[in-house]
Amino acid sequence: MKLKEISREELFRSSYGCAGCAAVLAVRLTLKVLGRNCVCVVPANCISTVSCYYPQTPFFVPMTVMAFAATGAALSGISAGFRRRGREDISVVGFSGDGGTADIGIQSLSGAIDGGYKFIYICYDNEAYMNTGIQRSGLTPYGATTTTTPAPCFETESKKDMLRIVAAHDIPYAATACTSYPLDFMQKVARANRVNGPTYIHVLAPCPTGWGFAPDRAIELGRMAVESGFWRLVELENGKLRTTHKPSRRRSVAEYFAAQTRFRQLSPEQIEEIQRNIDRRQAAGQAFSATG
Ligand SMILES: Cc1ncc(C[n+]2csc(CCOP(=O)(O)OP(=O)(O)O)c2C)c(N)n1
Ligand code: SF4
Repeated sequence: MKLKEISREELFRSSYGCAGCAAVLAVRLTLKVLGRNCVCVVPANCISTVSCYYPQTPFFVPMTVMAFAATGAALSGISAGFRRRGREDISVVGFSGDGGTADIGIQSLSGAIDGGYKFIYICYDNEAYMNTGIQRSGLTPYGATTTTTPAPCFETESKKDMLRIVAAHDIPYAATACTSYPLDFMQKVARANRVNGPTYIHVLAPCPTGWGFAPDRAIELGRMAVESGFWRLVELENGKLRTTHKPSRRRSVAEYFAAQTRFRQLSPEQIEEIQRNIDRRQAAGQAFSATG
């Protein structure tokens, strides 16, 4: 996909998301690729919350709000219905947060991949349960504070490696992405849309409200995540993993952490330890792990 091929049509616009919300951007970019011929599933999360102010909605395509744990099941069911009617040209896409994906919805996602129906599951990862007040999720990174891991405490587990989890299902297509690299992300959505089976895209979506940075810095924060090696842009197609973007400049993870408030209780020694872990993973070629 080239810049000039991107649709000017906005199918998700004027939402009630916070200023600078990258989760909103993830939905907007996805719908630019899929166009009007799609149906969306959104469980309880920020996206459903900012979209459901009756009688208004920012979605200009059909969308259903689903129970928190049931995104995978809903995607399979809708896709099965379209298959039965011979309408496999319609894209079925889910937008689930990190809590809805890695914690409460994980068995539904697993079952859906196993079921083999055609859908795109997008996990927009803002690294906590943001909609209900920034609680820690299974994808909150080591070292971050949340309202359930408040300073001077912090999250002491690493992020679950969702890419490896979905890869273990022999999924035909999976990828990581970041909203700060829109072309890379949109290309992945386009590729997923061509697959006649289940697909999964895990997009890092910086959240000014939950991470503690100014709304005009969301793109910069995502770039820093990738340039510091904290987040990697990879793609897994039929079992083959490839890096889709190698940053031309390298930043330290200390720089990335300093740009937000949620890591500020970490000592320089703790940050150095995290940096060493990132470097070790990269040296070992562990591109699978987009966790830092
Ligand atoms: C079964 C159930 N438990 C709890 C909730 C309350 N709830 C609604 S949204 C939400 C947080 C969602 O977090 P995440 O999936 O990470 O998405 P985000 O809010 O960050 O966009 C929670 C706990 C719910 N709606 N249903
Ligand atoms: S809390 Fe974060 S993810 Fe939720 S709407 Fe606000 S900026 Fe977006």
